[in-house]
Amino acid sequence: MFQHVEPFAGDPILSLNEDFQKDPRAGKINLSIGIYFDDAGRIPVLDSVRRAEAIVAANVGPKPYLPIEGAANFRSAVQGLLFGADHEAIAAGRVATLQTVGSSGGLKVGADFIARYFPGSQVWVSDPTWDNHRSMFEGAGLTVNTYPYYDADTGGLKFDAMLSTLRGLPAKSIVLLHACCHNPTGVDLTRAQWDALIPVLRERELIAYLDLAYQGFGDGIEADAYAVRALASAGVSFFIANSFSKSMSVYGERCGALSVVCPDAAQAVNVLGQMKFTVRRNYSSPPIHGGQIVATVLTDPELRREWEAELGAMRERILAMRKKLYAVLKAKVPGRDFEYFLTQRGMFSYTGLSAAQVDTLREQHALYMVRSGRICVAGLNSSNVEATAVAIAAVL
Ligand code: KET
Repeated sequence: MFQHVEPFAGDPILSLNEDFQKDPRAGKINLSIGIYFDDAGRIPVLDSVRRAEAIVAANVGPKPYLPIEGAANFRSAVQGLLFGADHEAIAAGRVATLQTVGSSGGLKVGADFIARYFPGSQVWVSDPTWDNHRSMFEGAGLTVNTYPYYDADTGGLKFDAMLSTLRGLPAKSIVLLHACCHNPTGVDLTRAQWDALIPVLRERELIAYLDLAYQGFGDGIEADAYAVRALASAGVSFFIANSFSKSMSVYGERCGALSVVCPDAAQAVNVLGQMKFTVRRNYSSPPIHGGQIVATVLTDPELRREWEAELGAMRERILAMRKKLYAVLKAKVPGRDFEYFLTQRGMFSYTGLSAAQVDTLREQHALYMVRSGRICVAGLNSSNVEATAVAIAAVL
């Protein structure tokens, strides 16, 4: 019956992380998956999250199905976090927000919606992007293309080439953009570049689809929402999927949301309605527990302050690791420019290492990174950063 089912080749990120868990070597280092580890190499349980979970547990009640679109307190807290509580788009009721199963769930619900309502549109993602973007949109039946993004020569952004490609796209093309902390390169648009991009999106009638999985890991919670707020203020319609996996360290709770900013409230009602239809046909409604933890952290003023401080500390630790890796590599490999470790933002850096060098690092040094040469800087700590630099220097 199933002879025609071919073996699964594995996922470039998740399978690598599984291989790491199985590796028996002492001193192995995991810079593969986009997870924040603390300086002891553990996934932290944030105090704000622990306390919120205690509040949720103390108030445990019946567990009916949530509405298809998720819990009302979660959805409005997400809107406040993304747009700022007083944003005109929220006041006007023109943002349709759903609680989703991780931001991955949100990305896919939005992709299904696009396939249905914009069947002639193709999707454009940055070159490179998170591998799963392509899979998700192709999985929804859409054609996925790339626009120029990363400049391997400078370790920066090919902004002019990016803009000129986008200028040439047909109206209603979908443009996937990382709102901050680009995965895998760590190279972001500056505010001035967002300000130059937004009129192009508007004039060419392109549909931006933002992915905000690392809010707070770049320059701060508010600063990292710059693109979201600037787009909403510019009056363009767009999609945004956001995640709490990393910012609250609640990966397995699968907490995320999808918001669609619409021209007016009447369109937002219909968009939300059709999104609900999409959800109903897929998983019916989201789970209760994780969303209530997130909503409690976001809405309880004391927990909110605590969370912001904890997120700030995660961001600072990543920056310290960037500086340390830079310093050790600079000393070990003189004459080579590692400046990019300092300028790239968020969890990831793109090392420029080849797939063959990455394989050598894994096989001979038990150092795991994605074969594109991406490292998760948040996997570095004071005990492994030196060994990481030594291993990288050995294959250069
Ligand atoms: N968007 C981006 C850009 C992203 O890096 C991830 C996860 C997600 C969405 C998914 O997040 P969630 O809300 O948990 O569904 N990235 C890391 C893990 C993974 O591949 O799933 C990673 O790149 O390693």
